[in-house]
Amino acid sequence: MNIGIVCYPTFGGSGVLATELGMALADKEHNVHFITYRQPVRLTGFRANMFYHEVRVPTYPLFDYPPYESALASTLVDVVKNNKLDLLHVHYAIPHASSAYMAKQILQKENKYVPVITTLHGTDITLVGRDKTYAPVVAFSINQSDAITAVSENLKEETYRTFKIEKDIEVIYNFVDVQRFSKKPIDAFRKVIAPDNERIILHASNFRRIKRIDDVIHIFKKLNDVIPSRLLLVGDGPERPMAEALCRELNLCDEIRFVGKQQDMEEIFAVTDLFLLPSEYESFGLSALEAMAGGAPVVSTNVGGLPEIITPGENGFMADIGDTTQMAQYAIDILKDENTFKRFKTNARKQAENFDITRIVPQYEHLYEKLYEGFCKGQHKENKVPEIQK
Ligand code: GMT
Repeated sequence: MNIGIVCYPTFGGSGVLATELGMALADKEHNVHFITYRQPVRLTGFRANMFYHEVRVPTYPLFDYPPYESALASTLVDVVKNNKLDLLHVHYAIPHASSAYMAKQILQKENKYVPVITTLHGTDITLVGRDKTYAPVVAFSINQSDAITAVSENLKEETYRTFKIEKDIEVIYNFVDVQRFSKKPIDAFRKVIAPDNERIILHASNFRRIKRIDDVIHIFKKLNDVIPSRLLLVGDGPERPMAEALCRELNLCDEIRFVGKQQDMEEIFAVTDLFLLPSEYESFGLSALEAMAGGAPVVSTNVGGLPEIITPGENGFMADIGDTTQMAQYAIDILKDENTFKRFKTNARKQAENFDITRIVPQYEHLYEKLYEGFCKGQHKENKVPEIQK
């Protein structure tokens, strides 16, 4: 099929997932067209059947806010027409679902029908999307999508709770390429980070308030008081100055490294002993899944979709938001002896296999086929949206 993918090209989970999906689909002989305002960060490697179209947003002195949504809609019209796209798959509702709706309307006037799939990722519903500035447009454009997917059962429920959605939302979990993430650790790399064989603890995020980076540091301090450890903080964002100040205040500058945004996460996960994710909310927690694929158990909060991937006492533990003492104790419980630690590692990898790329990508393909067939049969003309099979 000829598939158009729209996403944020940044390090955020939705962009990462969309890019990994596009590359996997291209590897399965589909023609994949990424339509984004910058080359997605995870988009690597040449594939003859993979294309990238940049959304240009020209500025003009009149514009305090250049109209990205219109630029994206116009680019979608152009790319669909000139590349005969069979469908558009947009990731993160704002503003991608409304741009896709607009593009679809324009194309329909020219008798070109293009089904739109919207994948909801989390904050597009639970944080930004529910703000009344955006809510009516978000609800409308989600309802106008021909298929809606959510990355966890929790996000599906949150969406129904937040908006009046008149359609079925299908849960298609996020995925990870377990084989790619099961790397052998590079000893020299480990030695640089943890010269005295300390435990390596990792947190990776966009350093936004919702991630509770201060809790990461407090958990680490309590753990490090018992088991000598090093903390790697991957990513960047608005909470970084606060996090740096807290490290200085707690006298932990030698134990904590801020390594910024990183491309080759599989190398980092390979040397990770434990992943911390004490967020206020996670619709899924893709970074936790990637860490598990690398063999790292996870200690997190018991929020959102995290209970759908973490099994307490087997591949990690979960505690209430802000309970840094409990989370530190859980980290100690996992790392305290070699046998327990090995068992958690093995189970973490096993759990990641349940979300392996080979299991999840066919679910998207199946959805595409159903939708495409429905459109070919002209069901859209009767305003009858093809039913999505569970
Ligand atoms: O919160 C982030 O890290 C960014 C955000 C995004 O949209 O890029 O992530 C959301 O989507 C990810 C991929 O589906 C999920 O794994 C994250 O849990 C989700 N973040 C939140 O719900 C806060």
